[in-house]
Amino acid sequence: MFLVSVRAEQPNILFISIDDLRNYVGYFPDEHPSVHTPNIDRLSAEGVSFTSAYCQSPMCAASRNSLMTGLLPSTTGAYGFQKRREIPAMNVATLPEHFRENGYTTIGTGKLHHGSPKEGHGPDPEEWDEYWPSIEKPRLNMQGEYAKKYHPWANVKWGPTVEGDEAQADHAHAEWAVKRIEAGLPQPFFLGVGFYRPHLPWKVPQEYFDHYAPSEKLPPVPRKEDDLDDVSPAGEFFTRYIHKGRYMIEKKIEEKDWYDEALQAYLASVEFTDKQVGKVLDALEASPYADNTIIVLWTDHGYNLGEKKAWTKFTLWREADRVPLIIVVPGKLAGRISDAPVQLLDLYPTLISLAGLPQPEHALEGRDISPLLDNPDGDWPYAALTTAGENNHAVSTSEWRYIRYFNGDEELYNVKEDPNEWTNLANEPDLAPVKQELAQFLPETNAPNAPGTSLNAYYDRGAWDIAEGKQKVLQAVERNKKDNDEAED
Ligand SMILES: [Ca+2]
Repeated sequence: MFLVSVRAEQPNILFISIDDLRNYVGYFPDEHPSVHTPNIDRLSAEGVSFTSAYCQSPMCAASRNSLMTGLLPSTTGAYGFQKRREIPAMNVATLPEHFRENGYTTIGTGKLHHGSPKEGHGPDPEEWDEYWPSIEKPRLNMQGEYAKKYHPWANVKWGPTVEGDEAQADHAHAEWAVKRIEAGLPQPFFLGVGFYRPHLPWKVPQEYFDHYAPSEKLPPVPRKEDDLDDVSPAGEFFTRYIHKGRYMIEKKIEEKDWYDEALQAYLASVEFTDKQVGKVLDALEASPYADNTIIVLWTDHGYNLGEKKAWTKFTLWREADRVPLIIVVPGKLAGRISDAPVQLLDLYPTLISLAGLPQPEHALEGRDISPLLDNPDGDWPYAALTTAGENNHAVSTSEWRYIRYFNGDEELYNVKEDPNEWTNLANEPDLAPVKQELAQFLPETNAPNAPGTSLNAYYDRGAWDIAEGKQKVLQAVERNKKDNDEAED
């Protein structure tokens, strides 16, 4: 008997990125009951969807830099808005670059990296054969005119638009991807399509707002008024006092009683994004590549919608750290859910494993999760690590979340029994072994915050004087209250 070795045709990759999308997607057991994501749901029905997938950083630039390089923020020191090419540790072959170096044609559009080359961020010519509109301008900035605007603080704005989908950048990026697929792609390809919503401003056409009008059909986000009482001082500092804007947003939404309106706008933005995703899925399905294309859908981090007074990402709580993640491999399992704790960091090693590519020159820090695509309930004795600034970490499994801040402050939540993380168990003596077990997944290295971050408030320090910081923010809030009132329009 002859054994003929035939190299299987290399699969194409469709890499779909979404911004600031939390667990409000149909496949999550604890989604918002009103949210409508039929397209992401149909993708979920074709592959394996993860309910305990976590980002490496709850902020855009750091999360995407980690995913694209396969390196932890605590290894590179890129906790904030650092520019990838200015950090020596991150000067490695990125995920699309590695595919390109191994014979793939790489094509991208929209927000895959944070920012643009002009700002020192964004895609690189080494990574992409083709980018639309261009490497220099990776993302369009169109979003239509407000029909009505809510404006709690600075760039925190939302409201329906006068125009329909056609006025939105995400629509244009989806349409371009559809046309590009229809025009024919050189195989094997790596096609990246990045969507900006539901990132602020939550500004999408009125029709999506109409689906979530405040009523008894729109149950509120579960919030506990005294939820911060058992949170560590560092945790409260992170949510309320690290920047004056945080506190101002909380107070403005409270003062205006805009809780339902904010939720409506977020859910409208989620459904709008789902519709754009659907256009790209339809095009792929109708193409000759449908049976030989791996689809990955991920989001850079989640979002707090007022839980623990937080209207932001940037926190180490579950809503900001946990992300939708779906992987579809033709011919493999479909419609399966895995609660294994996986990470965006794992995508680089997983995708090169699925495509049969060699390892890059640098050592990847994630894990190949492809065994979970064959056995979603299989043993997975790991935890996911999320880092927010230097030496602030959350370690997550499907049952527990352990948070440890730079000053040693701790939180421990049993998310199976307490999915909203309302009861901090860090001081329960019986649970010391749980903390110990989870602490094993904390990184050995905590690289100092790398230079070059442009935002002076969020993660640009290794440590804070919590009492002094809180005082400063409260004083700044008083000083700025007048300005902000005037800025409201
Ligand atoms: Ca609490």
